[in-house]
Amino acid sequence: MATRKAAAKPNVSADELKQYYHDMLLIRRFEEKAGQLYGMGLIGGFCHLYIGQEAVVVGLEAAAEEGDKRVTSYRDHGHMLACGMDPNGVMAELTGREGGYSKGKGGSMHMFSKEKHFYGGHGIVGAQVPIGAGLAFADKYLDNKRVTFAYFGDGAANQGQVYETFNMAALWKLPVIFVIENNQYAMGTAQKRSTSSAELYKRGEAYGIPGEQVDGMDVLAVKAAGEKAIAHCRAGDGPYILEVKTYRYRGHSMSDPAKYRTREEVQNMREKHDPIEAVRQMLLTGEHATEDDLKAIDKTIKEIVNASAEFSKESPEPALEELWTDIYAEVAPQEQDA
Ligand SMILES: Cc1ncc(C[n+]2csc(CCOP(=O)(O)OP(=O)(O)O)c2C)c(N)n1
Ligand SMILES: [Mg+2]
Repeated sequence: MATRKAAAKPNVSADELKQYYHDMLLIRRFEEKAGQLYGMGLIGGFCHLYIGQEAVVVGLEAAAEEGDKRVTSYRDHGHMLACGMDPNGVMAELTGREGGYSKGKGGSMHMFSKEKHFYGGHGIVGAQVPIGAGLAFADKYLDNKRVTFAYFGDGAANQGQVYETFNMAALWKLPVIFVIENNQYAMGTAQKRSTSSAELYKRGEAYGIPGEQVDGMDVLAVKAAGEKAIAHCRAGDGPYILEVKTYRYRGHSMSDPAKYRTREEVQNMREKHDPIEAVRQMLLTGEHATEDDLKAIDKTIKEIVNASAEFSKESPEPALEELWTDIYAEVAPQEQDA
């Protein structure tokens, strides 16, 4: 049932291709800027960058529709930008400022947007997986044909709660896509050192959940696989697993010296498999864009990212009284709806 064969690649227009280039580059430049601000001491605590994995979220968001939901781990800035959250609000949250999505009180791992159906940002490895199934349960109950993307890593894929969730999601035919972002490492542990069965897309076989392995450095392959998975979920056929093979170029977090892998390994991925460079080449060789067109996109992105850093520096720190707010819900959701 599980398949390694990728879905057929979709035909995309030049404009769509340019959009994917734009969206992936925005994530990369944003993350580079976040890395700089961290180095300057403007971002504190943990900060996990998404550089190298951009095609995963951009490909899946290209397949998603308005109203679909997403939930992920701590490596979450790319997911936020890809679903349309405001770079100013994300950067200001990273720097702990009032203008941030959680008013500066959540930081890198704890941001949410009801408007964009982004449900976090979770620091506990794997905790977002049952939450994703819960979101899908609500959609099934409301019969609204929405789909939830529950993203997690190759390390998280070995957790018990993932399999409890698979069981329930399959039993109740929940419209949830389990997206395993297999970047081949869980902190400093290579997948082959920690995982007995490396083919993660087959992990749902015992529950009858179909799975597929996808090249996560190829945005079009990710989009095609996403469309297939979404069609399956929207048709009411239950959950789907996508194992997306990807790679993170930076350390696990900003404090990781990454001594567990060679410089050559990283260099090889950057030079031969970079997802942004691949789309850049497609645009140029297909004559869909000129060097100047791409330079204009690069310039726009630089402006957006610089503006987000400026916004973050200018936004004040949260007032002391904010320590006492947003701890408990003021009104229970049932009462709110009544
Ligand atoms: C329950 C729990 N155990 C351990 C940790 C510490 N920890 C944080 S990230 C991580 C590795 C997870 O790796 P993976 O799922 O592959 O995601 P990636 O970081 O590669 O995106 C670990 C062990 C944690 N946050 N939560
Ligand atoms: Mg990993």
